[in-house]
Amino acid sequence: MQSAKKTPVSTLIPWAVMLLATSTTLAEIQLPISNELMQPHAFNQLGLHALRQVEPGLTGSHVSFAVICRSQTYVDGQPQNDYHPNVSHNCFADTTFIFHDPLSQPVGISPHATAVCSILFGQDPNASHPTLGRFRYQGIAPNADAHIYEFWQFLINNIFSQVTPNAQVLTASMGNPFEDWWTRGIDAMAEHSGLIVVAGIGNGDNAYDPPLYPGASANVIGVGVVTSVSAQDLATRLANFALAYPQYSTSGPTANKRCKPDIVAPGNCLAADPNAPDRYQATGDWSSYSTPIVAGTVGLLIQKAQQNPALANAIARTGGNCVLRAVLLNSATKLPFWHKGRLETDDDHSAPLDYVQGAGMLNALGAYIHLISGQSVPPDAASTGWDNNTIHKQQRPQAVYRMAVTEPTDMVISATLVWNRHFGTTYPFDPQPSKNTNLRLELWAIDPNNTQAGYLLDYSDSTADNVEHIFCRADPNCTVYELVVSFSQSDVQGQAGLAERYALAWNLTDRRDTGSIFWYDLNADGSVDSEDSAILIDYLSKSRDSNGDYLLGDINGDGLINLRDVEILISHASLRADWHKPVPGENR
Ligand SMILES: [Ca+2]
Ligand SMILES: [Ca+2]
Ligand SMILES: [Ca+2]
Repeated sequence: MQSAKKTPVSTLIPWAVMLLATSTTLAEIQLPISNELMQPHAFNQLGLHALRQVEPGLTGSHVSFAVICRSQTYVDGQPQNDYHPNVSHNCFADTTFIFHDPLSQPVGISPHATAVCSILFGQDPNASHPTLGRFRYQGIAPNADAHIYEFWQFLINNIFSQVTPNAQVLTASMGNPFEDWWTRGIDAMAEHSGLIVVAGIGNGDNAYDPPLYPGASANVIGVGVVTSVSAQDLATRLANFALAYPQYSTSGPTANKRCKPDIVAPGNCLAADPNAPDRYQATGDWSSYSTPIVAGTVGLLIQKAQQNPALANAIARTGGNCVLRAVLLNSATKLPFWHKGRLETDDDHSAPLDYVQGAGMLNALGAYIHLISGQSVPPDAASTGWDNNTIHKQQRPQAVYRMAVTEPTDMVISATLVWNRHFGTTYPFDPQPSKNTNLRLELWAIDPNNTQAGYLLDYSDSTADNVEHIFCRADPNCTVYELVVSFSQSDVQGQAGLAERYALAWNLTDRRDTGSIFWYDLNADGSVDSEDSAILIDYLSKSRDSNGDYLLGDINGDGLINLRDVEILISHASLRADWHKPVPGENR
């Protein structure tokens, strides 16, 4: 495993704002990677290299990012402006940086900002590393514009006064354990300006560390981290990733019971070394570095939508941020143990996402295919699509999307509904419960011979979340389905919001068992053996004597961690990952 997982939190840091850098399967299409060694290698597992092969021009052109960077040093609680990426690094030779610096302040270099910006914007065709050899370095959006803001200045100049940055995506690899005026100010900016905000949720070292705001905020895409496998060899760790684990990636729910994170991605990337223009170093498994990967992917989707007028509603000022969030979540890859809510106690219908991995792991190519499948409006919908629309309690109390499925056997229908929470536009940006709505998502199987007949296959209706998510096996005997967006029963007669803009994304995927070794290789060292059984027995006892807060270990998916799961694990004791190298003294 990587080094310690927790950033020491300086007592000088006001309001306990922390940097997050403290401590496979591609469900759809995985094209062969080019022979040329590319870094960051993590992009391969997320379908980003495959996406670039499908559309080489997707490099972030005409897309702007606002990157919020925190000063590394504080004196008497005052930030010392060492928040710049090191722009003299070779990988930034062609990057367009726009700095929004405080007036007449000298600035310094931040290793954290340097790494975040290299993952987003870096490009270096002739890079090398002492143990990895030569490689081609390419960040996610090397042709994008990079607007760099100092965190505290950004809060004062932009959040307090609600001046939206001149960018389409805001990314922040930092957070605060509690909601505050400025995290609500970010929620308000997302709601009122349509800005897409992506923020890390932190690297908790136990199940009780809360998800950090603004990643935990209602209108923000909160990102957790998928951990590298445990291997001696750096190249192996940079290329292979296991799961999101509660002890490394902060897990939900939030204090007010919302599901977070929204999505997870690997964080361990090769990134620019702030101290040498031609050097690169591994970042480690931090949500600080999975966050720019998700933000960068959002930027590529925006670039694509800008090029095609038929996709304009995916980036519309009203509802566009909900569409892209719905598409990202709906296309995410479910990793082993994905389960809505807590394993034992929660009703799947009221907890839309997994508390460790959210909707799953980012699938960039899947998100792209989902986006270009295009908008469908009721009543007739394609089998993959999205919509940006409104419902109204009196004029349009529900929206019905009917789709035909030619081969329902072994298919899964997934659907994601996203809307924004409402906040005031001035300090302290109080929530506006009188405008909020509680929406509900239903999936019906319909009799094609009698479209008035059918049965409710699944539904998602959380009272706390502004996301609803369905991931449901299709009925092999049914070829027609309806997705129904409506107001939750408890909200129909309520005094709350009369109308709501929402985004819906849906698709149909193969119900393939990915065969991942990480169902059994619980310590992710590439070998299923007695160490893994011991871990599972530990999980078993934790899940028995806690209030059901252990989230991994139910191998057969029956809602319990028990001896049957241990037996299944032991029956897989011969499994070895293809990257596994026996260590001296190990059997086989
Ligand atoms: Ca609901
Ligand atoms: Ca193992
Ligand atoms: Ca079980």
